[in-house]
Amino acid sequence: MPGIVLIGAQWGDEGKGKATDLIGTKVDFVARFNGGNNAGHSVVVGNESYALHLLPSGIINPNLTPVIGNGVVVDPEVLFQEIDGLEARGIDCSHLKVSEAAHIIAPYHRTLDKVTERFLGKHKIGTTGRGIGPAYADKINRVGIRVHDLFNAQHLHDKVEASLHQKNQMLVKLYNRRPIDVDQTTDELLKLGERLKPYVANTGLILNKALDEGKTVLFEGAQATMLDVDHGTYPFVTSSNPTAGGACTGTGVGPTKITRVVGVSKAYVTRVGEGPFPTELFDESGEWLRQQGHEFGVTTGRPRRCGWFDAVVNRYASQVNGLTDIVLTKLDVLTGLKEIPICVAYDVDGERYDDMPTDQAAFAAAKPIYETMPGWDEDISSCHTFDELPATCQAYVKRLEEISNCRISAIGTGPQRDHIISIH
Ligand code: 2SA
Ligand code: GDP
Ligand code: MG
Repeated sequence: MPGIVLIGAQWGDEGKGKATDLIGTKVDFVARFNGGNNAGHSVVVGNESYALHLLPSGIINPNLTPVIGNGVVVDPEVLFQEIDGLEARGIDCSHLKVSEAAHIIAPYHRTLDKVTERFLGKHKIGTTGRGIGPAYADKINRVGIRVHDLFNAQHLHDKVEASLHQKNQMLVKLYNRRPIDVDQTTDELLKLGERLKPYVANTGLILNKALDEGKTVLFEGAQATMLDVDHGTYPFVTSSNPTAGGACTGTGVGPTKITRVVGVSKAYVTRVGEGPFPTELFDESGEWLRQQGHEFGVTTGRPRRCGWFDAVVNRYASQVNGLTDIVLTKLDVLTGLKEIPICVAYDVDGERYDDMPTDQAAFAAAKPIYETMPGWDEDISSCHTFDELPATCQAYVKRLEEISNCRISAIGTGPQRDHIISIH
């Protein structure tokens, strides 16, 4: 019963889509467990490039069953757009399974996300504006709409009424906006439910049965460790649990069924949205990384903030997720640098921190302590074994492994599916 969890070890966009797709060739099910269409995974297969947001990356592989678990927030309109887009390109999505317990992102969640960000002003989070936070807030406040609510008109009407009661008072009194119409919202959701119905299933039961029968399930994380609502740089986080524990709560599978936890890390670091980022580069090196690595948001197109590899973050990710191994991506992007700095610890007001500060004020004040490794000039995209990599490149990888407290099991050497070195 191999259950493999794959998560982002930094602030997202580590190349989880590619890593999932790589491991996905050997698995039977790929299940999303957190987040929604705030995620953006790019997968390149041959000359084709796919940008996926809500669907599990494994959907590209016809031999496995893609699952959207109960921990995901589902915007049905986005889901259908994504399915239509893939089917127009010849990718069959009919075998997709969507949890009946997943929460729905309704149009009013999107409105609230944008309005809230505007009102936060300089305190804004820099969300993707997809309604993620408001949908999870409703879930925790017990006024959320779940997938199975879409199949009973009266029941749905009651739920929408309960959900909108407080929001409408707030919209009218606080934000001077028009109230949202309960009947119209119910009708819209009922229509979306009709199209969603064929995909809806008891996904917890399906996944548990599959694991009991010895099938392999890959639990695909969206966003990343440092964006986790509990373990990330709160409040500059997303509203779900992208860490490994989220795979269990977000699918209904127990932790004893997880046999491997893979962390995906870039050979440098990026972040989108607001919030502290100790190794962020504000000079031409940051712009160089952004251009070399094509670091622009897959969902919003926003330029990503770029910085050097941060070993404190990676050690923390190893700890929080119980990582068994790391897939190191985008090593090729560093080709051409004379020297490569690595952040090994932080300096906070004269005190050295080897571990992640728990106090966010300390983290915001953290200055990176760097050590520097020599770079390489050779194109590494055609290397298929570790030994083929230039000696300085091998030394860089070995040092990252050492200071991350975790084994590196694969290295990304380019955007294509076969630009990967597996290390046994
Ligand atoms: P939200 O929309 O409520 O989840 O935003 C809260 C914070 O979480 C960050 N976040 C992300 N960070 C990196 N990548 C994400 N996905 C897209 C991508 C992002 C994009 O793959 O490029 O296209 O801009 C993602 N989704 C959420 C977000 O920036 C906030 O800091
Ligand atoms: P995700 O959100 O973690 O799935 O990552 P994104 O898809 O948002 O961003 C990662 C980007 O890096 C994508 O455009 C991938 O095609 C690309 N990528 C992944 N691995 C590699 C690699 O090893 N080298 C290079 N150059 N690009 C990669
Ligand atoms: Mg992404």
